[in-house]
Amino acid sequence: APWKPPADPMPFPPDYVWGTATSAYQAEGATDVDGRGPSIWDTFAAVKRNIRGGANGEPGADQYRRYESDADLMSDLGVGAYRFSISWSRIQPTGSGPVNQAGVDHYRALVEALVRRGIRPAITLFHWDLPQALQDAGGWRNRETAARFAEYARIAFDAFGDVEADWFTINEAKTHAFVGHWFGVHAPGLTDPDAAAAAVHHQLLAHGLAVQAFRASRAKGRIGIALNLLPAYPTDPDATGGAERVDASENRLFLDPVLLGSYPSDAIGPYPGSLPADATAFEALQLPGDLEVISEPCDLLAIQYYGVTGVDPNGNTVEIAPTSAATWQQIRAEGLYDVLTRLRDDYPPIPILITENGMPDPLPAVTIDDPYRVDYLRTHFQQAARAIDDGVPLIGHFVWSLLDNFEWAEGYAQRWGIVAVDFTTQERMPKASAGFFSDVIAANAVSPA
Ligand code: GBH
Repeated sequence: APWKPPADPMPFPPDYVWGTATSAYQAEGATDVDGRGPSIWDTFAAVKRNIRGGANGEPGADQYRRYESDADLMSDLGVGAYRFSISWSRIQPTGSGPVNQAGVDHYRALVEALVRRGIRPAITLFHWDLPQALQDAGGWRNRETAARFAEYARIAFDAFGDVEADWFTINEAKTHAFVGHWFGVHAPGLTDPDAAAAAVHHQLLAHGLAVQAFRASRAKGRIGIALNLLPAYPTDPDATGGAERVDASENRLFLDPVLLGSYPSDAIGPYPGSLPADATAFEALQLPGDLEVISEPCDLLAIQYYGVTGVDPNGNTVEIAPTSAATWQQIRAEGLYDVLTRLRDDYPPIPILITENGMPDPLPAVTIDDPYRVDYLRTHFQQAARAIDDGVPLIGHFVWSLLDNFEWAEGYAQRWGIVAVDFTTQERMPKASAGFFSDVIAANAVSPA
């Protein structure tokens, strides 16, 4: 029977973190200012057919110039933390070498604007916008990119480490590897499963090296990796192999190396539901010591949850829950509870932060009236509270997204914000869900309806 919320509001722990999230290429605009170098998303979006409507990051939500008023907006909502990402090519325009001070100054100003308002910075180092010069040298197929990333991370820890913050090394290594290197739908637009497998290992290596650099620095705060997890439910309880393969490639391929120090044996190879890359070649990428680096202990695990999938016995994903305007998103709030309790049961204990969770408006829509999003957030907050009651060390919850923004290959057609953006005037307008979120934060509790 489906779970029912109790009649009384479900409280959250007193120090629970409520946040909103964006990422650099999606929200900043200002792609050609202050010495920023090109990233793979500039290159990818320059090919009009890659993005719905031929859109790109310009002018976008223009947060590069509007961060001060966006911080006010968050302050009005009562948000306690803001998760943004640093654009690597603003800090190092070619991905290595000297620091571009104007880029550092920008993020310093953003961080100060947050801190002044009591908003904790939650900083992602890499949200898919690799400097183009590094892509030209092979990108994440090339092991060297992990070393370059560790250098860039060191620069960021030195520049902002005096501030109490949460740090995330890599955003959704899976999406960047699979959608960018295997499906060809995101930058760099490759369609090569072996490149995807290399991008998995080298991003995870980059993560581990950055955690080591964090420990060696004097940076304050906590560090972890942001993994998007997808519960995979078998459609036939007597034939679960397909769902296990999908679980291996979607979840365990990332959780196991980071939290257990080993790769699962069933995520890569010619099995239905697996990443169809050469497993022997994948193993050859793993040099002695790599898994120790990758499993360098973190302070927290960041997870991003959007929905679920069904899997048939052949490893094909099938629809088992209602989808949103993002057809990949099958909405089922209980899946969040399942993910959280699974982490509790299958992995060593570690504080968990939900760093993304949300849904888009239906198409075609520019609206501030979003009852479906209120419902989505309420039911997911309820499942989070339920998981906490059941012993999951969940410490906070970020909504994706603060703002309507550049939704990658979907351009500006899919609006994920709790605050609407007019993409002609860049004017902000809070949606009903922003008011709802604000009430939840104020009460630090979620009601049944
Ligand atoms: C997150 O990814 C991202 O971190 C964020 O930047 C993004 O804006 C947000 O979610 C909303 O999408 O190519 O058709 O197979 C969410 C997880 C997993 C969603 C991969 C798209 C593949 C789509 N993503 N998925 S498809």
